[in-house]
Amino acid sequence: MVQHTATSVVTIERFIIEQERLFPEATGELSGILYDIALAAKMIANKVRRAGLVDILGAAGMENVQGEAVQKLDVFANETIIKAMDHGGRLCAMASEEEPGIIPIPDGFRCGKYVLLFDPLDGSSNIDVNVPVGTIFSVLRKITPGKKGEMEDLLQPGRRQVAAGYIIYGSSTMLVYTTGQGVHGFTLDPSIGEFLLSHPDIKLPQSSRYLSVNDSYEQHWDENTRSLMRHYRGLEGGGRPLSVRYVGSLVADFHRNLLGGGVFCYPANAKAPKGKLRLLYEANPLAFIAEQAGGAACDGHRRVLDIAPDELHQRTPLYIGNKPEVTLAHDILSRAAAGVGA
Ligand code: AFP
Repeated sequence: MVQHTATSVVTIERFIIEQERLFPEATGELSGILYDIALAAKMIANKVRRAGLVDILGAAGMENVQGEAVQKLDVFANETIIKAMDHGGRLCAMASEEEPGIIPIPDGFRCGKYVLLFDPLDGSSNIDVNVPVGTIFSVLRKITPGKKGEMEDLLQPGRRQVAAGYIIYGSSTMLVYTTGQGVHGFTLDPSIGEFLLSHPDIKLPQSSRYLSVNDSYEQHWDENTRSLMRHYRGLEGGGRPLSVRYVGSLVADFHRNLLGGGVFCYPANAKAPKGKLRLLYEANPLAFIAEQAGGAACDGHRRVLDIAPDELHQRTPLYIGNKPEVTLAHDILSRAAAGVGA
């Protein structure tokens, strides 16, 4: 990694260029994808900042004072990303949490060698109460022959990701990404409209502080999941209890735990046997980041990045964060699979 002094101001563009120079064989296409995502992120951040004014200026589905139709923010985020990414000649297909099927590159635009999967505005039910939301993205290399992207290109295990990241629209807007060379975080300086390197080479702290889980589902958990949560809380196993923090916005919960140390869990339960979170848009990109930051991610039995997806909107249980806590989840929950203690 290129070393920067404490006083050097490094824009995301400069950082990406410097990273790219470390790989003489790089064509710059992946860098182009990251720039375009950063641009879309700035446009979404701009809208999210004004979300609280919607009631004053016009609610979604109504017209604002200028007589323009006001879009729902998640619809805006989805369209902004598609429009920012479809014409650059770097992608051959996309998939979004907001769209039922493959998003083709429109006729007339060149097709590239990558596919993009994204969740345009995760946690969007939190917008009305001014709680952070986020965008999550994942980039994979095309594996099928031919120009156009196919379903097979999108349905690849997460270990094949070439880049992944998220944007958190919080007290400040941050973009965090990895291309497999560590995890780097950039904070948007709104006065100059640039993402500046603020968190180079992020590593999870040695020890965990936080447990993030929605335990209102406890009544629907199996006994092994309950036992795991008792371990995390220091009620079983003799470990130090973790502090519970749950925002209900995956990006916000993950980001806090990445910087502060901890584990985020969305277990399977009797009502949602595969949990709620999506493998391709949420679990895979964050698992890539967690591993690059020295952590881990599993579905209770398997490493998330090894799961071979069957469908675009596939759900998965998720345990992600510091390695010892994720390993504990694996060990306790795999007892269930083996029929022990279930
Ligand atoms: P929304 O986009 O519907 O707000 O869902 C957000 C989310 O997918 C993820 O960001 C949260 O971690 C998770 O759902 C929260 O789900 P619960 O409300 O079931 O805890």
